[in-house]
Amino acid sequence: MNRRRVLGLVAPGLVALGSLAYGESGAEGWLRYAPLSNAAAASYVALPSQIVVLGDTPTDQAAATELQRGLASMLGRGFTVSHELPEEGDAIVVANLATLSRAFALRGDKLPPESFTLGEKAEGKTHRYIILGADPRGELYGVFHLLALVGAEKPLPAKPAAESPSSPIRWVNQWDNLNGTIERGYAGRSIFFDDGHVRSDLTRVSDYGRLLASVGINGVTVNNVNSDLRTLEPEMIVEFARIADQLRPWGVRMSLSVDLSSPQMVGHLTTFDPVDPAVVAWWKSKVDEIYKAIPDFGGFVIKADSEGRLGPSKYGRTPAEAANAVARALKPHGGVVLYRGFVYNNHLDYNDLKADRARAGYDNFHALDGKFESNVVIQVKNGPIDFQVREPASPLFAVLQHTSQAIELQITQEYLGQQRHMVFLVPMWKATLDTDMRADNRSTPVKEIAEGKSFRQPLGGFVGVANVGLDTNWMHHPMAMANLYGFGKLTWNPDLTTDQILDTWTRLTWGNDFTVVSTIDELQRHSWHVYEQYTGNLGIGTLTNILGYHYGPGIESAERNGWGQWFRGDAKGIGMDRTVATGTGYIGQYPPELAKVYEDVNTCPDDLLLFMHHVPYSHVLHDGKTVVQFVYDAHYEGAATAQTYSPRWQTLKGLVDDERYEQTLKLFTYQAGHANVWRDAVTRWFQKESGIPDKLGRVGNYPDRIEAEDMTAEGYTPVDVKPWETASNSKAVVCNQPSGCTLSTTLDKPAGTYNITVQYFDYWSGKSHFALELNHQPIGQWIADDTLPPARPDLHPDGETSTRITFPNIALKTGDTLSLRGIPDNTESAPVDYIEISKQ
Ligand code: GCV
Repeated sequence: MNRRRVLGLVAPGLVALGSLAYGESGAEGWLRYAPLSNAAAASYVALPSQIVVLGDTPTDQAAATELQRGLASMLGRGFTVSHELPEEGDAIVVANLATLSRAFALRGDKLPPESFTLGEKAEGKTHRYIILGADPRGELYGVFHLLALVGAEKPLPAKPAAESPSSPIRWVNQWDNLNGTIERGYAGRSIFFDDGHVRSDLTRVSDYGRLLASVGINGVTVNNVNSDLRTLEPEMIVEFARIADQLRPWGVRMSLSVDLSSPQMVGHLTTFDPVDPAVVAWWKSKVDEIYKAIPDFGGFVIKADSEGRLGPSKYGRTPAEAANAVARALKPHGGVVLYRGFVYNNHLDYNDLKADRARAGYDNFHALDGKFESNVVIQVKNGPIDFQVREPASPLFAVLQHTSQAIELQITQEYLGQQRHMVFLVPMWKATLDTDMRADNRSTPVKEIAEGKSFRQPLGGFVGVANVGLDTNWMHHPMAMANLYGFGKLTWNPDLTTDQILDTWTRLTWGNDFTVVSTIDELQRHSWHVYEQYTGNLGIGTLTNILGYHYGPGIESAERNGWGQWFRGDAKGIGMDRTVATGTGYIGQYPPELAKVYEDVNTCPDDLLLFMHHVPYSHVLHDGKTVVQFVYDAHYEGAATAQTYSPRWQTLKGLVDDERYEQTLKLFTYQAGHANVWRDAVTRWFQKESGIPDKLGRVGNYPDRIEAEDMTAEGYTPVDVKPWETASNSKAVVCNQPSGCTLSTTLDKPAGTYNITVQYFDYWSGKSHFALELNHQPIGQWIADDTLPPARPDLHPDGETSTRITFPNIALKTGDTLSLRGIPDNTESAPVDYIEISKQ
């Protein structure tokens, strides 16, 4: 290699020590770079301590600095960074095809955009470890890849090993509003906006760019798809440019969600008809203005004719006409339009047995296939409804064969426990990605369609609705970060297995200790299935309150309204008949081979049965159980598994840092209680509706419970809870006396040691005080001050605000007096559901 121009030393040697501070607040996510044990660090002793980066773009700099930071921290020795490659002397060389050829007139291997190779090169006594990217972004990805190998204590490739991303679109969407709130965000306020403006301090944005780049994500749409009309105002564009500046070094391009009515509402034209020449000209000049401020701007995401957003239908135009008008303006700059396939009518007629929201994507887009500009990508949600706990793959994937597509996955856990429940989503996403649509009677798995491979489309990829917030640890639940990580890894390579993704995330996030890794992997691995068990079986959808916050149970909220998330449950049967023969015909939207499997109730997989068919509760599943008994058993099994999370987690005390240990324990304890709320609500609803009792006699029969309304009350009054299934016996008690109220009861338990659980309701609007006493001696007191996700505006006792506290190991005997005093606060009336006294 030739000696190249000396650009000077970028950074002095950094001496790393085992004590080097690294965050345990969760802020670093999987980029903690925790020091390895001496034995593990020794296996990387051959890695040279000199890092030479040939380029000097911000991304080259970010790559080199990251490598230095990570290796120094993990290996406990100093690493220097320079731009000079000495003739002799060992070095880690960070380069890309352009810098390599500039420096040495060398042509690197042919590498697709954004790819990299890692490998060793020995020349005489000189030892070099080469990270070669196709471009600066590839180089950065190579650095993160190497750091992840070291962090997970995996061997580094000796021979050049190349890695390429699956597809060009690897974006996250943030549903952040300019006022700083986040639609369906569960981890605090926006990192981008506050009070109608871009935040002055964008440190978290740069940190976010780093996290995203580390898993290969190359784009962020920073504002809500329900876009604020101010988005395209000139002064906002100037503000957005500041965000783009923070993301740029990390190779992450910023994009914006825009409202199609902007030409009229922002540009003051008389119309926003996409084919009107004035509108076409407006988009062109607006886009030119954006690129002046943000030269690497990614493009637009468009939600139109959906949930009240205006769209081309106002002028009798198609989504293709709308998307193309905008896309033509972006094309000369290299920008793209991600037009959402989430176009549907939310005023459907429940009484029309042929009406079906699931049909909408296909019905609205199939005739437009091939009519989109080459820089338009149709962004299709994984399933045809809306991020339910299990849905089949959207039939749209198979029909758009001449149009680029990206699959939209939801990382934020809207219907899936809102980052208060642990739900590892990679297995769910893989279930869709691996679905073979059998388009044209050949293998066309969804992942290959999204990658653009199946139908040879130029663009394509993956979009994840992330909604990270200002919470220090980004997603509130420490375990939820595995979903952001896993999404990124899948966008890079959708063939990675769940275990490969999980295991590396756990090692990087929690350390390499065998017990820690195996315990966390095992907890996360089945968590989607467990959540499905206690919230929505057999493809029925998540039985959450869809008219509220999409969090707790609210079963019939899905029925008899225009939203179309129906499951048509009545005394005789349950499930949507989507067959061609007798139902909505939705199944006919799939390619024939797959349609055949779904159409026949005998071949339809059980886990999608109620999505595709209406059946009696006594219908027998493939495992021999009836539908209704399956529902009972699954809920009891799922909730029982959720009860094991805390004790399993407690085995890690002292093996992980205290801060994240306590955070996680608190959430697991809460999840255990809320899983029971779900279990009881759904099973009681099924028992009442079907009239078929649980064979095991569990449903509606809770011998350890003392209903609050059955206790002796001083001041407390009973209320009916709505929906009825979300409180035990459908009733709670509330206290409307500011000085407080008391419940008491005489116990009839045989002498022994028991757990006492108080099931109560906690709203954000107040901090009620509770005190539990046994024979007038205190057992404990607490304040109902939790901030459950939907509780801010929810001022009712229901399945969203129901929570519990447990006092373990209390010695009791027959005749003891148990009393609970509640003191209300503000509009929170110290509400109580029941007290449960159970054996260990
Ligand atoms: C941003 C669902 C969500 C909405 C979301 C919408 C969408 O309906 O509940 O909050 O709006 O999907 O994806 O556009």
